[in-house]
Amino acid sequence: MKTALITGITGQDGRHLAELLVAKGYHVFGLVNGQRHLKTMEFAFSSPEVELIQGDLSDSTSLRRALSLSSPDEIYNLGAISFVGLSFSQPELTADVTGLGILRLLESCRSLGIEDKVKIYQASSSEMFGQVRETPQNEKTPFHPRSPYGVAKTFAHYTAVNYREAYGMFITNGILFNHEGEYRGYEFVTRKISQGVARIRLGLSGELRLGSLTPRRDWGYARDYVEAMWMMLQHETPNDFVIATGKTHSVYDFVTAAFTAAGMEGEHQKYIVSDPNLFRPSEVEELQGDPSKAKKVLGWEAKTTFQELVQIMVDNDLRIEASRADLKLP
Ligand code: GDR
Repeated sequence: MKTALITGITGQDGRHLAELLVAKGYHVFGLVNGQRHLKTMEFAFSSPEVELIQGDLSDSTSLRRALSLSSPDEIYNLGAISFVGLSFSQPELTADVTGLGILRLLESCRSLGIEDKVKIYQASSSEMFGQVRETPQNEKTPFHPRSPYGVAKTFAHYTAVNYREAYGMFITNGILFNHEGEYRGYEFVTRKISQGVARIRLGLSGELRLGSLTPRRDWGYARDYVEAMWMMLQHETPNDFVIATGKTHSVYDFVTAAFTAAGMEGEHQKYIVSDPNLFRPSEVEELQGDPSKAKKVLGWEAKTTFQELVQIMVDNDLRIEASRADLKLP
């Protein structure tokens, strides 16, 4: 039986990946910080087969302890301050966890002498492309991050490349474009929209207040993307891979599709408010990935279309919001 250690296990990707690895017969360990944290308690309740270990990416001692306790064959470093908006108000925390976290993890592997036996996945991000130099973006496109988050992810990405080259470690960077789904946090725009539209459909809300409606993203389904993470670590050599759908849509497109998915086609104009207070100090206007290397080398491609993703998210939020308010589904 293979053993995996996942940092950030209570986040969206951690939850999907833990489900995938448990289904594949892995013994899964997850790093969590704070026993009484609501997300940790929910996770422990819903995934009793996963072993949780106390620790934090900002605390090397706890990382060494987690590695000793789990003896992993595979490590998936998904832990991060992952909300780009927050990174502008907490840039040092973001640099510490999102940037330095992987450095601490890699040094912990080296100090325990397990660097030759473990395979490591680093969650890199399309936010590293920021002010894009070319479209679509591939593994060779230069980076130009536009947020403290993007800068921290770029540091982490090159740290992973450096340790691969300097010490011959098996470390693969998955440069994932935006990926969404039922477990997405409510602070991210797609979930804010799917929940907001569901509440409007149920008569629980009268407006959908967002920031800029023009940014375009390459949105895929998180469940498809964790499959790619696993496939990357099964490949014989470590590498860097862009994981994306290859298609791009605006925030406005997501809103209109969500109203359609809720059975309110064309009604979005009545409810949508673009609030300048929610604009970011520096914005990433358009991202579009080129996933052809992942398809060629790993045989991976996105299965879920944009419309299917929006429908999954809106249906999920209609169910959740209806049950919270004790209403019947429309
Ligand atoms: P992003 O995701 O920054 O791309 O990073 P997010 O969903 O937060 O923003 C997408 C775009 O929507 C615009 N936007 C709003 N965003 C939020 N959150 N709330 C709003 O009300 C709103 N209105 C407009 C944003 O300005 C932005 O342009 C995500 C995260 O998951 C990262 O961790 C990950 O690395 C990248 O995707 C790939």
